[in-house]
Amino acid sequence: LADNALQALHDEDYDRPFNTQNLNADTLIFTRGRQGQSLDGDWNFCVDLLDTGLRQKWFAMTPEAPEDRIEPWDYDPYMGETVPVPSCWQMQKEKWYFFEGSAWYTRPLTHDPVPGRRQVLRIGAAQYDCKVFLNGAFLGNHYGGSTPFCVELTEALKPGQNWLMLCVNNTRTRDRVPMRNTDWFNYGGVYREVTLYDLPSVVIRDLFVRLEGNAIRVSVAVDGACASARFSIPELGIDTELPLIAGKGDVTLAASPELWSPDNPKLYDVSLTAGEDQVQDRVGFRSISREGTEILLNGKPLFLRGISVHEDDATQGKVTSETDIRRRFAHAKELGCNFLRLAHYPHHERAAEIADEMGLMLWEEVPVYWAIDFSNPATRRDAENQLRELIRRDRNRASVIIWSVGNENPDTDARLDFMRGLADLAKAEDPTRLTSAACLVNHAKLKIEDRLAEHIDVIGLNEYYGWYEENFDELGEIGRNSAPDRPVVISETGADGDSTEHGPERGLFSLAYQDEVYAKQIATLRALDYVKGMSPWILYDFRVERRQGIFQRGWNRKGLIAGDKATKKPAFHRLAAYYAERAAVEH
Ligand code: GCB
Repeated sequence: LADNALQALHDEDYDRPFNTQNLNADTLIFTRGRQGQSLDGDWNFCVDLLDTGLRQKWFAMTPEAPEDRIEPWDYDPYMGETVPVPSCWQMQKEKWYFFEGSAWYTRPLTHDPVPGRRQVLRIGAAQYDCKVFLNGAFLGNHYGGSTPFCVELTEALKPGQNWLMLCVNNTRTRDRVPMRNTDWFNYGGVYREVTLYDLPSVVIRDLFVRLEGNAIRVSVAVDGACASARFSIPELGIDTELPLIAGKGDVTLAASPELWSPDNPKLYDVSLTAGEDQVQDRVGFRSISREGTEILLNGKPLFLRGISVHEDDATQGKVTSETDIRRRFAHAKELGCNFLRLAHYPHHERAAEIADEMGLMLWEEVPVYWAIDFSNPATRRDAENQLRELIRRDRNRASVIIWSVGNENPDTDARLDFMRGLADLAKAEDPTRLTSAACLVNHAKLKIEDRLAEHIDVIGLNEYYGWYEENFDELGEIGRNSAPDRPVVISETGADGDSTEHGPERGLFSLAYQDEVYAKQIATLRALDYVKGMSPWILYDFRVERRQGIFQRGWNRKGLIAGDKATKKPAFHRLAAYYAERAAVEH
């Protein structure tokens, strides 16, 4: 081997230059209402378990004719296999089913430069970190598998043919968010849309529109020299000039919009113009607050008739289509829901847009799941960034009422500090919504008790009496022993029910047992005044590596509907009957 090649293979620091987190929330641009060029479709693809590509700098290879090559490269990013984007590699080939590591995506990009225009690439999501290269230059790395990120290509683009290359890595490590152990499948790849935006020199970075008291407040951020922006909501007769100071503008406008609610999901067209740039959105106005143990929507007490959902599909993996979201929401409506918990990570952004239109309320969450590395500052930065990216992406969505900062995390000092920090961050980014986290019961004291509770608005509670906790009577005792000073939402409860021909007739994993657990849960929880909602676990069965038993066979089977997204289990009807009764009382 030549000296430099040898050195590359032995260099264990090979990835250090790429471990930046520079593609973060601050690089996001507002994209609603923009027309971009879709870069979806076939990309060249190669899995790379040992990171040979980073060591050998595959990204620096030029696409000359293979016969002209003077070095024997082990990979040719310009030829060979292709996969569609978006997709998860597990669903493309059986041999990639459990693949964990880096994979390379390459595609050409033709550029016709126009002076003064800027090109920004946006990747909807890539699991888990994604390094971006253009024509051999490293442009940055994004951490976090479920939030969008942007990278400006302007300086690195050349006229004519360019090559865009992504190195996506889904390895589970201790310092990531989530870390090594989760109860959902570790899909890998670029699994949401990739879009290229051609923009003027002044670019609208952010637009946050919300109801504050009896007024509409608008905050904007603009990149580039621009003294003012123009904001309008034609249906409300609003058309106003917004002065910008150092790219930022803020205005509060007296207005009485018709309020958004599940019964009346009213949305208004809004638009913002700055220089030659313009964005549009459709925004609903409503208030969500809490008072004592009540959750109030537009000042009126509310019970959240919910269900938890994952993004998972038997054939598509984590890729979520509009059809899939609409089917999910239609099933939730059939169940009588007014609320969904989008667990355990940010779902596709179309979900909240469609929920806005359909009048469903949402809990959105970041994957601060189980025992992540709470005392590691890098882990914390990652979690904070994912939360910021989620909030900036969805804070114009009336449907989103709760930001959840995590799920089932043990009550340690480090965790308290970490998650309190996240709850404060959520309030700083968006003071108009409630914060929550899915907490655990104190099983020793049989009591709702978590030091995080005083730092969040709604106590989410995961409890599995009748399933992981055998003695069902303890749930009643917990109810009696607890006197929370704020609303509790049962963020999870449930039981597995195998609806296939392998499913037993009776006992654990039978449909009858699952139904019985729901019956008992409903009977107990309905008596607790401070329980202001529930989102049982879960709408559909979902795929997961860690469940390989005789009834689970690679799937968590706590769905009220099977993994085919069609076969309803008896517990579906049980919960639907309860929600119908609750809805009748409320009306
Ligand atoms: C939980 C977790 C969820 C799991 C579920 C289960 O408490 O929050 O991610 O999938 O239990 O089925 O065990």
